[in-house]
Amino acid sequence: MEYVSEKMQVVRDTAIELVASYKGLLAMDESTPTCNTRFAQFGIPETAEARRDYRELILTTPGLSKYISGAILYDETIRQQASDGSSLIALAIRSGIIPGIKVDIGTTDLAGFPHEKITMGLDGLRERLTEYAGMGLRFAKWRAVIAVGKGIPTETCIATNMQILAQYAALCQEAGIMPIVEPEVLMDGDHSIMQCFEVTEKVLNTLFSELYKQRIDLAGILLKPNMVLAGKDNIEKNSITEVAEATVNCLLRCVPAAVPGVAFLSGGQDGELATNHLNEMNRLYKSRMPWALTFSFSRAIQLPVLEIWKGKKENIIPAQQELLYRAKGNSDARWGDYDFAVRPERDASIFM
Ligand code: 5MM
Repeated sequence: MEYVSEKMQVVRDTAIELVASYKGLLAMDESTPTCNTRFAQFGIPETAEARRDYRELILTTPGLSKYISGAILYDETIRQQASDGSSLIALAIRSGIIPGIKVDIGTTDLAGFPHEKITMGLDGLRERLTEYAGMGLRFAKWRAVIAVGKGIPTETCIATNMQILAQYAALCQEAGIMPIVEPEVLMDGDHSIMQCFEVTEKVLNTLFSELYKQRIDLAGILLKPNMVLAGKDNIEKNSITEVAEATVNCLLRCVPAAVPGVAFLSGGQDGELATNHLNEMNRLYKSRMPWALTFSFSRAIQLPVLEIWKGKKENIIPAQQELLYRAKGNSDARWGDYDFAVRPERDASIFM
């Protein structure tokens, strides 16, 4: 029989809870510069107070926990207080949403490898994780970015980033925090869907080999990958079914059955399209996949919400209604039941 320590059991339970039926994750871990860029698009003041108000709007949306199991927060957010004086972490917990935290500190150029990046944040991570666990954060996330272009990604870029992801995962499991591993093959460029498939396959195979070498308990992680898509500048148009088939086939080749769940990033896709892709994957393959297939979107859920909110108090309720609508749509897609045609009117009934 397999021996699982009490701490590791907690980590495994968190992973299972996060991919529970009908639920997915909300990535609301934008760093301050990214959040400010998004705010600027809609004329929202780029202040700590506005970022706090926005994140409070999200976490106080009535009924959100029906569709959202966990929220990935940012270091600034976990130290902020809501208007009633409680911490935003407490607000999430009260709403039935498991709070998690982005622990990487962004990317920098990979020395000697033009146009490639490496993710930073391992220094002092053990101590930070101890602090985060003490604050009630139950899971973490680390994103590695892999660009596709002429001559890239290189073996070195993939290997280095995947080794770092595995070291991060080991530190998280040691701390009793469930690691989400996010190797993102970027959509930037004019590469084909086939190139994205090949790169994603190489990245995932390298990742799981590194996780094995680092003695990671695969039952205590979640994978947050990109979907397999042509680059943004490629004129080739792939159908929703082609994307679904390419993505699930790629995952089936690389992701061990011990992993409880795969929660996609949206990567800059239109929100509706990302939902349709997830829906099609579950519609076609749900009986053939060993892991839960769900979402961990940021832009695909949040952009329409920000556009409605615009930083104004009087827009809070319609913005929350949009958030709930986007969350419900993705929850339906989790089972292949999403139907864009039946969008309800925005009224109070969605809050029931
Ligand atoms: C919210 O975006 C996260 C990264 O933010 P920074 O670049 O500001 O650090 C990102 O990790 C996010 O969680 C995932 O990429 C998913 O977001 P999308 O928008 O791709 O669904």
